[in-house]
Amino acid sequence: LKKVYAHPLFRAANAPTTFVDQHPELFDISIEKQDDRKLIQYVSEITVNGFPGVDYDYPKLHEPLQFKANTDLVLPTDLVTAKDILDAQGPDAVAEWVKTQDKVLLTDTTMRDAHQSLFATRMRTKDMLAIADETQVAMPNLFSNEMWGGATFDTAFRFLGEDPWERLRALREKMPRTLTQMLFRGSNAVGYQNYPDNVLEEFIKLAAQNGMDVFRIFDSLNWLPQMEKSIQYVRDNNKIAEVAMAYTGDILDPNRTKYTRDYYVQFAKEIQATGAHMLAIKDMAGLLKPEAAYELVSALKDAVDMPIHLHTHDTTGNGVYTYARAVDAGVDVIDVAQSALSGTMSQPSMGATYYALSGNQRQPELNMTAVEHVNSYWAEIRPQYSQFMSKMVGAQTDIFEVEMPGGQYSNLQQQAQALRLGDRWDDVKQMYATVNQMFGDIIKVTPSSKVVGDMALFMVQNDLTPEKVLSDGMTMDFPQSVVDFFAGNLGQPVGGFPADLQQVILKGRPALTVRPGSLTPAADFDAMQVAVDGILGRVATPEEVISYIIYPQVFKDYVTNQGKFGPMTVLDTPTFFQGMRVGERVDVALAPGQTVIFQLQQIGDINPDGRRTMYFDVNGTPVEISVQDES
Ligand code: 3PY
Ligand code: ZN
Repeated sequence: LKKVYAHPLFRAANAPTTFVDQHPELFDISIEKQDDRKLIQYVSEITVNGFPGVDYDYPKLHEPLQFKANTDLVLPTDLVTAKDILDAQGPDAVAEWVKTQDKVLLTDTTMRDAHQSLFATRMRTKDMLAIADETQVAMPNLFSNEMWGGATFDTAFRFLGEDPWERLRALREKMPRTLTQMLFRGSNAVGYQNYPDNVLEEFIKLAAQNGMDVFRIFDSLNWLPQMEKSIQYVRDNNKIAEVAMAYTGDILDPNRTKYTRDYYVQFAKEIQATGAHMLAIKDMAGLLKPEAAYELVSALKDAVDMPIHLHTHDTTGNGVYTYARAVDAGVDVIDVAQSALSGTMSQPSMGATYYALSGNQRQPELNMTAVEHVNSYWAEIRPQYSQFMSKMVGAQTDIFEVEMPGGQYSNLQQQAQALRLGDRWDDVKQMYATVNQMFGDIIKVTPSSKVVGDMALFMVQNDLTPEKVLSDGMTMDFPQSVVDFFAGNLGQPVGGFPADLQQVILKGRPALTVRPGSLTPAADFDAMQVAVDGILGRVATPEEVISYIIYPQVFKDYVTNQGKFGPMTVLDTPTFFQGMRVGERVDVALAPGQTVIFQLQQIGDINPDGRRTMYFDVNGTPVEISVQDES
C-alpha cells in the first residue's frame, strides 16, 4: 500500500473513484509472491531436468561460505587512483600518469577473462558483488579491474538469466575509485558479427554512461579499419581507448615471416596515429615467449609513445616469466588474475607475479595479506563452477603449435562434446592448426578463432582433409561463419585470403574488400524501440534496445525466461546450477529483509503425461509445482 499512498493523484486527495481500476499495478501486492513461485518453478525445472553442462549426480556444494569479509581495510586518505585522474582530468592525463609510474601496474581480470577462460563465462554477478568492495580496498593501486565485455555480455543473458548492464552498474557502484575495463571486439562490439557504425556508437555511449572507463578494442584480424570508428567513439565519450594488437606466431622464429617484430612495430605506429590512449599486446593464446616479450616491448617502447599494457594467458605455462621479461623491458601494465582463478587458460596469478618480481625495482605495490584474503574468497567460489571447467589441469605446451586462444579452449571443448566429438578432442586441436594454415595463417581471436574452430569441427566430423576440401568443396555446405569470413564480412586478414579456397567456399560469389561497416545500413533505432517495447510490454530502456539489436533471439529468450522464472539472480550459485535435493532447505533473500525459505519435501513419480509434481514447503506453506520431465 506504500505505493498507493505515494501516488501523486492519491496524495492530492482527489483520487477518482476509478483510481483502483486505472492503476491496477499499485495493488499488485502479490509481486513478491509471484517471484517466489517463479523461482520455485525454476528450481524445480533445474532439479528435474538439470542445467546444461551440469551433471545431476555431481555432489551439491552448499552455501554459506566460510569466508568472512575483511571490514578493517580502508582506502589510504592520500590515495590518488587512475580512476580519480580519469574523472578529474580525462584520458590523456591517465596515459601520462601511467607512463610516470616506476612500478609495474596491474589489471585484475578475475571477473572477466579468468572465468571466461576457465569456466566458459558462467560466473554470476552475485559472486562478483560479494567481493567487489573488498577488492577495491585490498588493491587500491590497481590500474583497472576488467569485469565486462568479451563473451560475458551475451552469456549473462543466455545462460545466467542476468542483465549484463545491471552487472556493470552494480560493480561500478561497489568500486567507485577503480577504473573499470572491458573487452570490445571492434566492429563486432560484444558479438560475433559486424555491426553498423551507429550501433557501435550507441553501445559505447551507453557503456560509458553505465560506468565503463577503459575500452580495450581489438580486431580479430588485426585490421585497423575495423577499429577506427570504435576508437573515435570512445574518445568522444572522454574514456580511455586502449587499442590491442593480437599476437600470434613467434617473432623469435626466423621461419615465421608474417607476424614479425617489424610487423607489430608498424602496426603500433598506425594505432598511435588513430588517437589511441594506450596500446595493448593481446597474447590470447599464451604464445608470447619471455624473450619475445622482452624484444617486442623494447621495440615498441622505442617506436611509440603510448603506455603498453600486456595481456597473456598462461595456457602454455610461460606467463609469469613472460611478464618478468616484459617488466624488464619497461612494460607499463600487466594483466593478472586472483590465484584461485589463475593459470592454464586464464591469466597468470597476481600473487605469483608479485613474488616473482621480488628484488626487482618494478615489483608492483601490493598488500599481499589483503590480496590473499580476497583470494581465499575465490578459492571457495571456484568449486561451485567446476562442472564448467575444462579438464586441462596443467600447462599445455602443444598450444605453441595449435595457437588456440585460452578463452576458446573450454568453449570449443564443450562444442565438441555436444557434437559427440569429445573423444576426438586431440584431432580437433590438430585440425585447428591445419585449418589455420589452410586459411593462410590468420590471427585467431574472437570471432576469427570461432571461424577456425567451426571449420575444424566440420572437417573432423566429416573426415575431411585440406586436399579434399579443395577438390570436392564446391558441393559442400560449409559452416555459415566460414562462408561469412571468406566473404569479407569480418574484414581482411593480413596478406589477404587464399584465392583457391575462397573460390571453393564462396562458390564463385564475390567477396567484400572494403570495411563491411561502410556498406551496412544504419540501424533504425525508432523501429527497434517499437519492437522491444512490444516484447517487454512497456517502454524499453536504451540498454534493452541495444541488447536486442546485438542479440535479438538471446534477448527475447531472456525476457521470456524472466517472465517464467523471475529474479533468478537471487538464488545461491549451487542452487542456480544444481536445483535442490529432497529434504534440502534453501533460504532465498528476495529483497533486503525479505527471505523466503524453500524446502523440497518430495519429488513425485513421473505421470503418464511425462510430468512430475514437486512438493515444497515455502515459509511453512505446502506448495506443489508441476514440471515436464525431459529425460
Ligand atoms: C573475447 O573476445 O571474448 C576474448 O576474450 C578474446 O580473447
Ligand atoms: Zn584474454
